[in-house]
Amino acid sequence: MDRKVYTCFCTAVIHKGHLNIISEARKLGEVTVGVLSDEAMIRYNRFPTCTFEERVAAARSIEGVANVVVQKDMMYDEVIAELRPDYVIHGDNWCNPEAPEFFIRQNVESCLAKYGGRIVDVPYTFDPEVKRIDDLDRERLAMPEFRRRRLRQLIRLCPIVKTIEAHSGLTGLIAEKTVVRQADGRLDQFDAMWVSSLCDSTAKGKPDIEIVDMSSRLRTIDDIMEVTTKPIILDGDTGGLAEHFVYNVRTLERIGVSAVIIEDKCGLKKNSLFGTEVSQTQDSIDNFCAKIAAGKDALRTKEFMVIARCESLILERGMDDALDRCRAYVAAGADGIMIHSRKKDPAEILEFCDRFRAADAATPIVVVPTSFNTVTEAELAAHGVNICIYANQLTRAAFPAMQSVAQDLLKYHRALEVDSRLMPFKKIITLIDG
Ligand code: SPV
Ligand code: MG
Repeated sequence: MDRKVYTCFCTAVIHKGHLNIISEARKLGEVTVGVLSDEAMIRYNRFPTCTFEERVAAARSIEGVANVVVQKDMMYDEVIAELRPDYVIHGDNWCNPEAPEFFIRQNVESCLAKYGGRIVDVPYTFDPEVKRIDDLDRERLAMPEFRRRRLRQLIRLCPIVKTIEAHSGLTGLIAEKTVVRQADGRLDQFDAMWVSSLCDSTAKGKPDIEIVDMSSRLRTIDDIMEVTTKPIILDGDTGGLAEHFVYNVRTLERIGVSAVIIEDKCGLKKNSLFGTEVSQTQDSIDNFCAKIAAGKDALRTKEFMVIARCESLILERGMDDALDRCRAYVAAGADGIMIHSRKKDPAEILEFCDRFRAADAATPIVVVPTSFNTVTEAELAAHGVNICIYANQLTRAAFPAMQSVAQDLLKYHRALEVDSRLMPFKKIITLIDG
């Protein structure tokens, strides 16, 4: 009987490298190709540029492939237990201890060791054409049509969309490229970026009162877009006048932003973290609904999301007011709601989510756990939250670090004393492509 050979693919673009693996695999036995599911690809830091069905069709079309199966996890435990292949074959790029695939190889090795299966490492195909195909596939994700729809895809595919603040090309790169390996070897990364009004204003040395105008916010977004592929959620403050909002929504949709979140305040907007310590005016339900409806009406795709942010808990108007408003905003066409709180205890946010979800199972819920920071992503997801935004931690980390270095340069009149706190520029520029 033929021996069983297994390999896993995560692309619809079949190139020389894949064909080489298949031809080596055929020499060993009957070839089964696993196609990585969308969910697994996202965790693996490879957002799919085509559908799962297209990837399956591409694998099926390769001559010599006997079976195609779905691989639901980047780790091989399940698929190996099911198929018990004699060989798992892969490019030898996963032998490099620095490569993200290295831990996957270790996982495969231990799965195969249970019954005497073997790994076959095929020399990786270094070919300019293969590199070009891989680069093109990745770069497509930065195009507006791919980036814009990616947020809705993530909401569908992820237990919770992990979103981090970005206000520059550099913070965008941190959002794009930070990947950690968890204790079980799985990779984790952020899914999306939040262009915060607070951090965008702070980076420009301005207060968060809508003084940084849309042209300037667009400049920031463009800087981020130039060096990233992940989807962008814009903090749209109050959205301004409805007559202006419709123009802005069109621009954002056209350039590939995925969502704008506007808050139900009017007049001079102040940051929500001030709560009732400053005077802030909540808009009427009717006015705000009209603004949402106007924004939705201006859209040209079904991908862009207008998300309504409710400030009732921040302004201490009560849970019922928050629920009534959010339901009205959804009825007016909002594609999602954001509920905010400045309490340290997450109880009020979780109560809101439970009560909102009891009557509405579908509308995405967004939260910003800055004050209620003990809550975990898993707890939020269990209460029906779809998007968790880490709205300002990068700025708050960078500011004191820069301030203390500046103080010490003045204090010591030289740079030696601060050096141990600094990252060598050589390391910083590894973040930067090109
Ligand atoms: C922002 O990041 O600008 C926000 C969230 O609006 S918060 O600062 O918590 O109001
Ligand atoms: Mg804001």
